[in-house]
Amino acid sequence: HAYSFPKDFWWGSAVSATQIEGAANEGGKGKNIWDHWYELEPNRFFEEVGPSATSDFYHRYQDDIALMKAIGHNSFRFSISWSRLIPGGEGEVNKEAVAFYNNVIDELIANGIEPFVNLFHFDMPFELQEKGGWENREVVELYAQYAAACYDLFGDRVKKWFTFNEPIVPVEGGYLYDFHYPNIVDARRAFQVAYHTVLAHALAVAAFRTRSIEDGKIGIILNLTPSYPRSDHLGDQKAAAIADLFFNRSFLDAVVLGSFPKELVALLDEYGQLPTYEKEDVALINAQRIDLLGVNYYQPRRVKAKEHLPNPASPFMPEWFFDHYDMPGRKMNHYRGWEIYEKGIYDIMVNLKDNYGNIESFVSENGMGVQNEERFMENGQIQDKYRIEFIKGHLKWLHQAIQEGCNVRGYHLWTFMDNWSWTNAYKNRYGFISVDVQTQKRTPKKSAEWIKAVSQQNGF
Ligand code: BGP
Repeated sequence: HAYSFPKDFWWGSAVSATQIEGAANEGGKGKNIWDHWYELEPNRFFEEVGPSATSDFYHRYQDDIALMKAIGHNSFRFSISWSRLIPGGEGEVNKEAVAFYNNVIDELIANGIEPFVNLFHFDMPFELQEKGGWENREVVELYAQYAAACYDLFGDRVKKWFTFNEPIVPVEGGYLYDFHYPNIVDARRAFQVAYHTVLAHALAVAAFRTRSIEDGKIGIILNLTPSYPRSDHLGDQKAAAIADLFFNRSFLDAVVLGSFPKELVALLDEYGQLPTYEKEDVALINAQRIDLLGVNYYQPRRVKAKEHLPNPASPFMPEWFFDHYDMPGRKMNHYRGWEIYEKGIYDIMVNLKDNYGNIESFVSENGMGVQNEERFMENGQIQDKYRIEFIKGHLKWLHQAIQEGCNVRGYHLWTFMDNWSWTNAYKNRYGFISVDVQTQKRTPKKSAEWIKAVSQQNGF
């Protein structure tokens, strides 16, 4: 093959609890912020489709796992719902939830699919959000207890653990740009949330290290958005470096290098935006480095120098330091409004090699959401050639990075089957498998057949 991947490369896909399980009011599950927000403001959600039904994985996991096997997966990432495992976020574990996650894990292993388990995918238990969510230090401790409970319950079989998926997204969505509950716009509080999330991560890594999980690895999943300046001019370069500090290095440096970038700390300090922190916590963050990094990559960030100085009386925002920039002629996924830039995945991996100790990594999400995919139906199957091209384009650059010595171990697509999106419900479909939301019927798309061949041949 023109593109062969290393031995034991991880081929698979990713999902999250809220987006696929459904059964939101079954099996003793407590409420999370998404259940609550939907009750409160259903018209915020695309076509008023909420998180209660989604793709019914709770009842159909056996058939779904059989399908994963049928399309060649050797690994699969899902998340545990905190509010299902520990309703209310603290106290006793829910036995029905333990049984459900045990069944999923056992079924995956029986089918030769390695479970990758993520502990938090945007789904704060509602009661804990009422206590302030990540702004509250007590919630940080409760999260560490929840993580420890998960290791003890499932660590005998699960070897790949992730503390968070895209921890910066609840910061952006919930506290800066108004697309997650509690939809507050307040940078100072946003930075407190970000800092406490890093701390929660470090405590969960520390709890992992005190257990001896044979061959176990602990990591985190970050959405890295490489920042490209409009030009070589110093102003544009500086703008890109600052965007990179806020949106990438904030979390990446903390979890891989053990400290926040000095330039970011100095900048927040200068503007009176530093979160409240304890010295011991900084030492803890420094001591707890990850083993494995999941990289979610969808789009780059293109920036240019500010055209107008920000009004100092306006609320502080990262955008005080850069303007967004649309590169002329860029390739777009117009459905989602995201630029498609395949080389970005290579740039990320080379950066990890050069500046982050070549940490073991994999692509934990990459994917293409498309509207009205039935248009591409032929003989009962969606012919999603655009998705195949999209994946190929990224895999070629990933292959190049591996050739150059980047420590990349796998590629997971977002997502296994069409599922519920936080922002657009079932409008943009991402899956290898299409789902009829009315009947819950699953049908593999063309890309499912293609990925099966790719995973079996370990290349294309
Ligand atoms: C990632 C999230 C996923 C998923 C995906 C697609 O950021 O980790 O949960 O939702 O994006 O994005 P969207 O659903 O917004 O189209």
